[in-house]
Amino acid sequence: MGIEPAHEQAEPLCMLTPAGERTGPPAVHIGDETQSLRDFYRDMTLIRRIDTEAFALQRHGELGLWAPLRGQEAAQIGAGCALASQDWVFPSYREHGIAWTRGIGPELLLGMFRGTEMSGWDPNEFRYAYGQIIIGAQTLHAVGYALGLQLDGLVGNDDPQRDTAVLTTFGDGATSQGAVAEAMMWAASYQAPVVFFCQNNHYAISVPVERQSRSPLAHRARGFGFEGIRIDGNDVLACYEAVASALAKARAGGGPTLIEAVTYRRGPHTTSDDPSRYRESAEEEYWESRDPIERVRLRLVELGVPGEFFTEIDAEANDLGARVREACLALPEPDLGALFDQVFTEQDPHLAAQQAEYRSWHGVSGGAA
Ligand SMILES: Cc1ncc(C[n+]2csc(CCOP(=O)(O)OP(=O)(O)O)c2C)c(N)n1
Ligand SMILES: [Mg+2]
Repeated sequence: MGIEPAHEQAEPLCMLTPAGERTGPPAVHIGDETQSLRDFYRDMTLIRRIDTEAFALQRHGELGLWAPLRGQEAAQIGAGCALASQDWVFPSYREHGIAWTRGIGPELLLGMFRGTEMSGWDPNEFRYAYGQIIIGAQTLHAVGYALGLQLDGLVGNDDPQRDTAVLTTFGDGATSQGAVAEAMMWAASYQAPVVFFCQNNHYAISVPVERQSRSPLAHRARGFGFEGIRIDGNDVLACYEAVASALAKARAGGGPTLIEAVTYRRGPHTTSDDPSRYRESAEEEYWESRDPIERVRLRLVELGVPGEFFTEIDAEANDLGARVREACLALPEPDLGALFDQVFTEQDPHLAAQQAEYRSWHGVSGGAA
């Protein structure tokens, strides 16, 4: 195209280098940094194991599809752990790591990908909406919810236990959607308590981010009138600190923030994709050397954490892997007739009639209803 991408011009915030060296500013939101790094290491290792198992289950024909997160563990665990229990999340389909931090285990996570669930879980229970497939739509849902929080008086009361913020997560490709621009416009106009967390994993399926934007995505916030920051998305410390700080600002009434977490999707877009058709293996090797988990391991070793810690986490990951496989195969067949109960809060007579007709048809045809 003849135009140099400007992406690498803005230096992202980094607090833990790929070599495991502590750099950058002090962590102000983390209490005990060593303990937090141990917790992050555990969460990232476990979610990588869930991801690996789910991928294999799809290859064995047990899941219809899987959207792998490999490479994005730091972005997701860092952001998810920064949430307060009262906060809400409106995610996209790849954020299994954030779901994990909200307490959504593999039994719930896999249902939608196995086709045994209508959608997944009760969003109210986890304050975590379903992974949105319509690119960018969740950012509008997030801003709408955030405006509601303001109307309910749940913002800016100087009460960190009660004041609430919303985190919405989306990809680099999603920033080209009108819905995302509209969401940012509304959030800026009303100073909505929302954090826009963009995982720039460098691709929208096969389209590289350089084709989507000529300037760093974080710069986009300036045009709307709020803060945009660029962080190393493979650095769990930077992800945690940036999101914790933006959420605190949002809860206090300081309005929205855009965080661009620069990371890389190591696997295919989904199990239906073959990335070797659109990217070079040298690029994949470069990002492998910037692994989000390895740098935490190196740092923990440097801090004197004993080898047993890592052995125990590996054993826990093995147990979890077995649980994922068992849970997947044990998922119950859905009652498709229940779909009609989930449209409105109170059942509508027309839908009730359709439900009865559907159930009697299934009774005749012998299928599960
Ligand atoms: C409105 C809409 N347009 C197109 C698609 C098809 N689609 C599915 S994923 C995707 C790419 C999204 O890329 P990005 O936002 O970078 O997220 P990533 O998959 O990399 O996490 C597209 C275009 C869709 N799901 N919804
Ligand atoms: Mg992407």
